[in-house]
Amino acid sequence: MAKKNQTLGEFIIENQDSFKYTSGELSRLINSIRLAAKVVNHEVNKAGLVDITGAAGDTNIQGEDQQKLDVYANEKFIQTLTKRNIVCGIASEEEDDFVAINSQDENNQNKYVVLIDPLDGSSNIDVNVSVGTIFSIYRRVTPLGTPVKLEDFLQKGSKQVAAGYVVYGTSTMLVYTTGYGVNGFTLNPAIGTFYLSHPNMTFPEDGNIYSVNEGNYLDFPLGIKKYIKYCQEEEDERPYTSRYIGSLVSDFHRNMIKGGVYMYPKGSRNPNGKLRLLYECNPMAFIAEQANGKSSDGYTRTMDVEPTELHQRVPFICGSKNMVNKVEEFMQKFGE
Ligand code: AHM
Ligand code: MG
Repeated sequence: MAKKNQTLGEFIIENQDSFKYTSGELSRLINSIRLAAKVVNHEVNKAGLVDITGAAGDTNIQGEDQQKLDVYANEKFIQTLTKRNIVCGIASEEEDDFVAINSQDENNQNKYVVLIDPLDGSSNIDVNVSVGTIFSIYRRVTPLGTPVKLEDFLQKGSKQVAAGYVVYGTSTMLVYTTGYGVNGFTLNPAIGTFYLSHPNMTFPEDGNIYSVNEGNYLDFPLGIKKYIKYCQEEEDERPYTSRYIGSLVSDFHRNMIKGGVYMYPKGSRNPNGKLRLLYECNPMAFIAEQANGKSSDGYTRTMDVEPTELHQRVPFICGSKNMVNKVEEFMQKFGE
């Protein structure tokens, strides 16, 4: 039972038995993500100081530094997950191919693979706007003690055993699910401890926020264009309000708390949308569904999409159930 103010460490131990598989490895895995998140949080918070304190090769803080934090976060998560001996493979937005971890060793009993976007929305760092980490966890499908294979990563979202995100915002929060609802933990930076601040998070069924990059409007499918106009009409509870941070984790987090829909549809510049199925959309879709929300590509449930490649992109419509249903209705009616 989620108790407010419980620490994340206590929560993980207390809820270990409710996980689908109770060997304790999944708990250790979440624990290592918690640790890496704290390290990355520390670095992200220092981002604005790099120019002043003169950290490594920082002649141009603009594009350059942002690149470095992406790479830093990637290294920290991979290092932390590798050291703990829990996972047999990691796929990351920052790596072209997946990373195998001692998986050819026949004594290696690590059964989990992790897919991660170590620092999503990182172009926001230069301007002191929230960024996030997104993670997704599966059991491998190939036998233990054999080399991990692409098929271990190309699993449908519905097979996820856990997923979550960290938002490095005005407060840093870790939000995750193991398939038994969604809980959010806020970091007390003074003592480096995450506390349960948002037990049993749920999307309101309905909302009045739509989040989409309207700069791409002309490029959108007709169904999305019509939906946006519907949001702007003066009728019933409308017009809705538009909020778009350009940082998926933050936009999602706000919509989950307040009620809203996030959309990254396809367009001629992004023929399959922009966001990545395996480490951006699926984990968010799992959290959304666990929080009474919904996620689809406009027609098909996100977690039912059959993955064909590691860095695959899909259109992404995610948020309050009734709002996603409405977008689907428009897509069905007006299509592309
Ligand atoms: P990234 O993985 O390169 O950071 O891109 C993902 C980000 C999301 O966080 C955000 O929702 C989206 O890209 C914003 O894209 P755009 O600037 O095209 O609106
Ligand atoms: Mg990303």
